Amino acid sequence: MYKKILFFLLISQAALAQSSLPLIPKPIEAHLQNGNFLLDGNTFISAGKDSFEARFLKDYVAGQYGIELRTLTTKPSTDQRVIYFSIVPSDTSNEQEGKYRLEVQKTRIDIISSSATGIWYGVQTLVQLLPVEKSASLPIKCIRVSDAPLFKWRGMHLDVCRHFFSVDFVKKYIDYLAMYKMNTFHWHLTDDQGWRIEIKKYPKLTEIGAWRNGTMVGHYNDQKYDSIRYGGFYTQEQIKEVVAYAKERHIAIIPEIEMPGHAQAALAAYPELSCTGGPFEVARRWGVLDDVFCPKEATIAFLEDVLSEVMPLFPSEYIHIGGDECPKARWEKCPHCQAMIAELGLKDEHGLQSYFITRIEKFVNSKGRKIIGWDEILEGGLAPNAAVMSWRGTEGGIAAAKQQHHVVMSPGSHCYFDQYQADSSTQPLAIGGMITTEKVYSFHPVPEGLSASEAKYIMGAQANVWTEYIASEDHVEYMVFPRIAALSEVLWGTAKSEEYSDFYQRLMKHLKLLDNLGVNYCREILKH
Ligand code: TNX
Repeated sequence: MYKKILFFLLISQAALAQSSLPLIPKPIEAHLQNGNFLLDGNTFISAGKDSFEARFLKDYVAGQYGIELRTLTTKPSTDQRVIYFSIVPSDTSNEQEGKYRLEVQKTRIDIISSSATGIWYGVQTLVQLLPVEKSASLPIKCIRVSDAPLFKWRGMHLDVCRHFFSVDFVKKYIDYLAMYKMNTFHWHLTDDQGWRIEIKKYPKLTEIGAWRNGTMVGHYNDQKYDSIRYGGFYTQEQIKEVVAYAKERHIAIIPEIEMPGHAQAALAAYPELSCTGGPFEVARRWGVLDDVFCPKEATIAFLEDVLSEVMPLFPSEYIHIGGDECPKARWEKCPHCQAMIAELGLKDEHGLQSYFITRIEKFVNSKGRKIIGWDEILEGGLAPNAAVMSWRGTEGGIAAAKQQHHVVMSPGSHCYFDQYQADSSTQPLAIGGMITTEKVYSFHPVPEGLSASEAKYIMGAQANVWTEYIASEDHVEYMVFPRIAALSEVLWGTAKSEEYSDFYQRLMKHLKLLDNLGVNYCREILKH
């Protein structure tokens, strides 16, 4: 009996220790110890030369607390307090990327990993352990953390076409991903309402395609417009700057160039790539539009040229080629498309879409990259090496994994951060639906019904931030926070939906950090 009570006490203390720490995503293992490390102007940092991770920590501590960490150049004396970063060989040949240990003791902090990525995650954990109260001397509780991510694709998407966001904001967005140990930013760069990336060979894509002569006002159902010219784009130099910025923060950027649908901005610039020849305007209305790329040779050559400029800018494993929501109305009436279907012996227009994506895939593969596309690319047959992003539920992802194709889960049921996050009567206008933070937290990227070997094809998940109804940077933050915190824990692999209250307690503390950083999060969460 006595033993039982003692056991119970120990367990509940351990649980208490975890939830009293404001760590998000929750580490796999964290054990509080006695005592504190004192971080102040006499604290040293010892890391490899040119360690970005060390510079980041120094800048963070200086920016938030006005404390200047000192660089350790000689052997420390016994009474010096030092933060050590150590890159050590991994224990196993197939160690998870990003595994790290963080040990805070009274006179030293160690962050140990076999990779700079692991050191980076250790730094992010350490940052969350700093007290939120600003002071020139910061006590950090002694702790031992041993941690590693579960999923390989831990992502967030941002649509910069429906509304455009500055380079500075995109960097801030990347900072937010980094804070939650995410590693993938899906940058949705082209759509009907705007083409946002400079392509040197086709200057009209941004001269014409980046600007529209009006935007929907209110909800789509109201069918109202303004007539204000709206637009913007990123130069290739700016793109390089953002990609480098993300890389330092251990985040890969996956560019999305939409095809064959969502192409009206491109067609406004180059109408000869359509079935009808146009003319077209850069779309002012949201939704799914009938004028799409005609899959003729000239279009394929154009897209190969575009991708030839895009791929060197983004050194990512995957290039996103869209593939979603491509109505077949024009193809059905287009003599050229019909002749292609007959000549190639295809079944129908879906077969033509599949042929088109496969052609693009061959080209992308020939440059050593892989394609990923929205789940419609399953229709008419999946291109041989394509990965699938499952957005219309998880069914597309399940089908793809069963066919041994890689999958990123992003179902509208849990991952659409353009939907309301609380009762719509309390919220700014959004597209519809409702996905609360708790709902996000309950998401399981690996659906039931997959065998263990099929489940391996699920690379992870991401949330999508479509911006039809999100016109300002503040509003993006509002839609993203705090749902991103819940998603990060799902992707790190430590979320258990039955332990939402533990997450909630940590989130309440974590909100103070968001306050310090000036993040415009949705405060509805405080009412629960
Ligand atoms: C569907 S998700 C789209 C987007 C819209 C979004 C609005 C997907 C692949 N396509 O074009 O912005 O719905 O939620």
